[in-house]
Amino acid sequence: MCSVCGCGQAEIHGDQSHDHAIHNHGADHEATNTRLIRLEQDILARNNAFAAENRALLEGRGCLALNLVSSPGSGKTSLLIKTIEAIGDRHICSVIEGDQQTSVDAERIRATGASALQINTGKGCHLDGHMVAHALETLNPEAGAIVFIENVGNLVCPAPFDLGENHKVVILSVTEGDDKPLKYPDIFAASDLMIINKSDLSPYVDFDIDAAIANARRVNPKIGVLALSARTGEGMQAWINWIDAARHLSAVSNSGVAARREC
Ligand SMILES: Nc1nc2c(ncn2[C@@H]2O[C@H](COP(=O)(O)OP(=O)(O)O)[C@@H](O)[C@H]2O)c(=O)[nH]1
Ligand SMILES: [Mg+2]
Repeated sequence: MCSVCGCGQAEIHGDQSHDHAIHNHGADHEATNTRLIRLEQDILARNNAFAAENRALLEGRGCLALNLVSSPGSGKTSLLIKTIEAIGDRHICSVIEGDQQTSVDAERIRATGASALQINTGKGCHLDGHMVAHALETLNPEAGAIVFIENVGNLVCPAPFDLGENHKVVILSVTEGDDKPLKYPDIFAASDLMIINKSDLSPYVDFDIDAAIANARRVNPKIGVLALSARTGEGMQAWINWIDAARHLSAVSNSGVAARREC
């Protein structure tokens, strides 16, 4: 395979048959890139149509939807369990769980008493609007519910996919390194809040919280930041307060939408 672009041609050093000028590499690249961009645009346009329907359904019921994105193992499910316990009213929490395989996380959530639905994406590396539309149909969240969406563990692919959520929340744990907002900027740019989890492990790792915040704000100057530990509960109250404020804001904007619809 060609090490320049992976185009599949045998790479023989000094072989003129693979001279980049001779096999018109520039034009090949341009055509391939154009096809890729069109395919990506089609996929995102289709996704956005489902996302818009999801958003309309959620707004109509006065629900708040949060899309939690992180690397595998940063603590999304643990945080959700502690969040549901802290909120207290299990009936207002509905959880959509995304993983490539198993329903382990949905079972962990159901053990709290909240309703949860597992989506297995197989080879897929993110949830999309269509999958969430089906999940909402089945979960049927009640009026005023908080719908948590735990995306597939991945800091890259979920970034461009709108699911109809009110906010994307990116979670970074202190064991992952404070440079991640610079290395995976898209998800930090798309998120309204960065949660720094596993603060209880801070004394044992060289994670520089100020650097992590500065890096995230280089990518997204408006991103909110909360540091907490899903294990010890330290910092959890600020997260619960953030959810309350987001519910309040979405209720205000939902009533504005309803009023506009009535006009
Ligand atoms: N020390 C510590 N461990 C945590 C914390 N949150 C999650 N974990 C652990 O991190 C691992 C992965 O957590 P999980 O919630 O499954 O992560 P997910 O893959 O993002 O859903 C588990 O062993 C959790 O017990 C935390 O705040 N502190
Ligand atoms: Mg999980």
